[in-house]
Amino acid sequence: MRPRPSSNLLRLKRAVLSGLIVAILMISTEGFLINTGAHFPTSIDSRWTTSPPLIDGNMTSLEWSDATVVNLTSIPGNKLASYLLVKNDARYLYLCYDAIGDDSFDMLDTASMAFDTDHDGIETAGREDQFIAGFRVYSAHLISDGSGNWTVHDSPVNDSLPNHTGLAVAYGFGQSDFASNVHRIYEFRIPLPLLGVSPGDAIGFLAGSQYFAGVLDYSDFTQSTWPRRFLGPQSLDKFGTLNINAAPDIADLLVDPLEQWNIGEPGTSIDYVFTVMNEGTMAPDVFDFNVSSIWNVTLYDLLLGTPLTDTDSDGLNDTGSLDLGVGKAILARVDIPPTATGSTIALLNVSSSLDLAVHLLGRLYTEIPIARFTPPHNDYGIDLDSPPDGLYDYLRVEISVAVEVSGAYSFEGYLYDQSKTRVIANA
Ligand SMILES: [Ca+2]
Ligand SMILES: [Ca+2]
Ligand SMILES: [Ca+2]
Ligand SMILES: [Ca+2]
Repeated sequence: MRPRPSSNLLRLKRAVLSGLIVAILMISTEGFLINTGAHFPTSIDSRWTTSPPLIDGNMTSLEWSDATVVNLTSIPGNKLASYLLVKNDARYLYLCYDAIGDDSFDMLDTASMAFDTDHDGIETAGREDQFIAGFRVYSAHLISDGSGNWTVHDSPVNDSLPNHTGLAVAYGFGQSDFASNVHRIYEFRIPLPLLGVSPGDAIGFLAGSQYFAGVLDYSDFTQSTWPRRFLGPQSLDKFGTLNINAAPDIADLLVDPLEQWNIGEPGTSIDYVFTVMNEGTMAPDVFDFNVSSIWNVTLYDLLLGTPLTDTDSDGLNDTGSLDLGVGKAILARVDIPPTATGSTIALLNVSSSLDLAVHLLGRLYTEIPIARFTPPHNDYGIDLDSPPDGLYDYLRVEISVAVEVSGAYSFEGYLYDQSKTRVIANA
């Protein structure tokens, strides 16, 4: 149960009185527009964003460029040139009024909005949220009492209340993406839990509130609203629809590890193991391998021990269909030719069949050692005494080494006792 409104209500009521006076003035100056019709079939799709705006009353370049743009000026009767920008992520709904036509700094410039929670046209006590910014140094969150009255729930908006975490309102005066003149900008960040919605849901929306238009320039009382031009309080059936978009379905993959390195002798094979996982949100996906390597590479299903095949007949061997979030362990066997020298990089381009633009490039670095022992080796004792006393003074060890690159090489040797735990000598 939300706490009852406080003395802010009284202050707001006083404010409302002057607001109503303003409304009356507007009626006389702009003419009365008729509100008819049971509902408005108009809707706004709030775009999914991965770059949340900073709620500071300023619009930095491209801060709102990924938002849905509603040109309020195009609605017949709206007099204040303005845009409504809307976007959301999994936690918040972000809204901005870019009031490009309000270039007068008035303390009573105001923006507001209202939501029909549950999108049901029904006023539920304690629900049906409204938000107001401006009107001197003011911000407020109002709720319905269930019988046509709106009461202040928190003012200034209080993000420490339940479900209010992150609630923020800010307004300022500056330039924007839409106009270089200095003008009013209002920014709102509303937690989705406060509105009772999740991505993919719809909610009733009105650019306006019980007391104010969506955006109002107090200097000449011009204003704009949505879904159409209106004056005064609106019943919930006059609201439009705001669709809270979910994250778009995408194809994605993970290759882990993406790069590996190993050393092997000529004529042998090196096995690399990695996992390919369907990280997308769209659908089961087949991930194809396009292998580029001088040395032969064969791909196996690690668990089955069988070579990968081309399950979707596109000419490339693949993982087979992987469900969302499911991975497959792959073994890549790199054959080092008997005459091989140096090293090679096998490139494995792993691509989604749902979206060919989605791919990762795996790299397997394989090299043969630049110097290696080539048995057999010899060792024997040397007796320096003359005549020989039968006891060796030195142990000579002869080793065979093959090198890939000409140059000086150093060797280090240790002589252990029979238990192989104690070093007797080294060289
Ligand atoms: Ca901002
Ligand atoms: Ca103004
Ligand atoms: Ca409702
Ligand atoms: Ca294939």
